[in-house]
Amino acid sequence: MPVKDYIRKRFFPHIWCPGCGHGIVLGGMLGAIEELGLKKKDVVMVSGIGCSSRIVGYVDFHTLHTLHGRALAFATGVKFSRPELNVIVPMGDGDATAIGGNHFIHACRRNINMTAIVMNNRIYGMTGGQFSPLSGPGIYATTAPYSSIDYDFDIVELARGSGATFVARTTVYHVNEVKDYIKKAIQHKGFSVVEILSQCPTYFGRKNKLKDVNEMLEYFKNNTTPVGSQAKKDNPNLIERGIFVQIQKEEYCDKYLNVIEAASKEVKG
Ligand SMILES: Cc1ncc(C[n+]2csc(CCOP(=O)(O)OP(=O)(O)O)c2C)c(N)n1
Ligand code: SF4
Repeated sequence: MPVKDYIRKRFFPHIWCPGCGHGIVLGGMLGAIEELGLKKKDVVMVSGIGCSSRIVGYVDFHTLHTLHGRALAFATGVKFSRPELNVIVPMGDGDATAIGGNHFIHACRRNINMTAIVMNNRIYGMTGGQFSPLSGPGIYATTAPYSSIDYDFDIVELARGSGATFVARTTVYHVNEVKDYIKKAIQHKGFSVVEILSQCPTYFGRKNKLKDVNEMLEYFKNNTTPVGSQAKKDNPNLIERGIFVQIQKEEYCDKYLNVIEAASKEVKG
């Protein structure tokens, strides 16, 4: 099915600011779904609240636009009741790691078969530019006018340490990787996490003296490198892109079937 048929045209024009990176993630996501040949009825997209979470309004799958930070909890319920569906959860960095941080680590720990996409623009876009757990020290935000003193999470390490069985990272500059990693994440049986560095020119850019969108994309180009590259050894400040974790571990819905079987036997006697 061509990508355009996955779009819910009646909800356009979209709410995103000119130059926002979130649209590139939407494009990559739909490209991945198209290449996998998934039918609309076989995909469920669940989000919380945020500019990133608004993505579910624009796609013609089964969609749930739920509460800020709670997307993974709703998605777990959907997957549990209909394990045959492909469940995809796009989240902002605030949504996934601040209010939703607890849901995030426990979803990783359970290894339930769904795909979490963390659209990391290092700021709360929708609510006016507050700093997030991924902003990092030295970043200016409406709630950090003298710059943030908080250390940031590393999503890859957080997901790996919490038990996710597929973890990848890229940026919206690397559009082919966006599509490719989302595709591999959907194909993976288990909890998959794809972190995508995205730009918010309106708040992050303006507050941090990044003049325009091109400059923000140049940052992604010049400050990232493939995982394990010589460039990283030469310059430890570079951010690595690639697939960091890809392992097989028994999946949660499958394990739960064993519990149902054991309980049914006991009831039948
Ligand atoms: C329970 C609750 N708390 C707070 C909010 C307000 N709120 C909405 S979106 C948001 C943060 C959005 O930032 P992020 O998740 O990083 O996504 P972005 O907008 O940057 O894409 C907040 C705090 C809310 N809607 N519900
Ligand atoms: S405020 Fe930022 S994240 Fe939200 S739509 Fe605008 S550029 Fe994108």
